[in-house]
Amino acid sequence: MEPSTPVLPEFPPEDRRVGRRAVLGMLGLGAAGVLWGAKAQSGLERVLRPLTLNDSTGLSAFLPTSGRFRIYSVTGTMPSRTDAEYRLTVDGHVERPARLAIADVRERLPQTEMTKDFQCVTGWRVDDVEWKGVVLKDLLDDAGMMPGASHVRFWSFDGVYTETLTLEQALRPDVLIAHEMLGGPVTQEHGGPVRLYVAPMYGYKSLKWLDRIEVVTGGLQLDSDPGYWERLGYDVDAWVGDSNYRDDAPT
Ligand SMILES: Nc1nc2c(c(=O)[nH]1)N[C@H]1C(S)=C(S)[C@@H](COP(=O)(O)O)O[C@H]1N2
Ligand SMILES: [Mo]
Repeated sequence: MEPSTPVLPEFPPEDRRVGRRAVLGMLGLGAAGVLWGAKAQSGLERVLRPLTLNDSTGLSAFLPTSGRFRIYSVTGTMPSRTDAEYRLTVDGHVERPARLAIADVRERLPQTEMTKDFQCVTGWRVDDVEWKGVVLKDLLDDAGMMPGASHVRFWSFDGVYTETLTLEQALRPDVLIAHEMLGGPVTQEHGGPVRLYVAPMYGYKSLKWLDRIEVVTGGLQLDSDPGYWERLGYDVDAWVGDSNYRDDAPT
């Protein structure tokens, strides 16, 4: 479902994190930094970045900007939930609404591992990331999704970020409720204790600090809230290699 009047932001998602930039600026961490704390970027990396985006030689893979996650938070905060206090709400059009504890996600529900790439719409990508968690379909089966569902919506406990998948997308075997990535528990900066990982789509679909999964039957609410970046004009269907990717995007 498309936003009714798509207006493409002037810059891709990561360049509009004004709030977060302001926070970084206040902390003196550097306005152009997209990483946190000790991992702040060097000036060199900022200069090299445009090169890596248009590189046909593949040599830029050896440059330090490549192959590494940038840490993003549109709110400018790093929300936190301990394992003990974490709950994942599953509700909406399901027979058994639930508030899952971390043990449900890590142990009770069927576990799936996959090794797949992560690609941000601005051009950076990390190959062969190891992921572990519960395939969304398995979680929806556990909650007893009812007939007539059209979409699944996701909320972050950052209080702002939302995402949406169509039911067909949500039932793919490569859409994961992830509690491990990069060989260990999903860290706070990567959206832990539990984040979404939508393997075939750009990174903005992979919502961090997952708080709530709601099965919906469609309608007006989705037109007004298709997702955080989608509200700003980004494609609701964010297939990698398709949709509104710009490889000339400033990052
Ligand atoms: N809650 C939340 N989830 C988010 C974002 C965000 O700012 N807030 N950024 C998205 C974007 S654009 C990308 S590319 C990935 C980045 O994941 P990382 O911060 O673990 O590298 O998270 C996605 N999920
Ligand atoms: Mo992104």
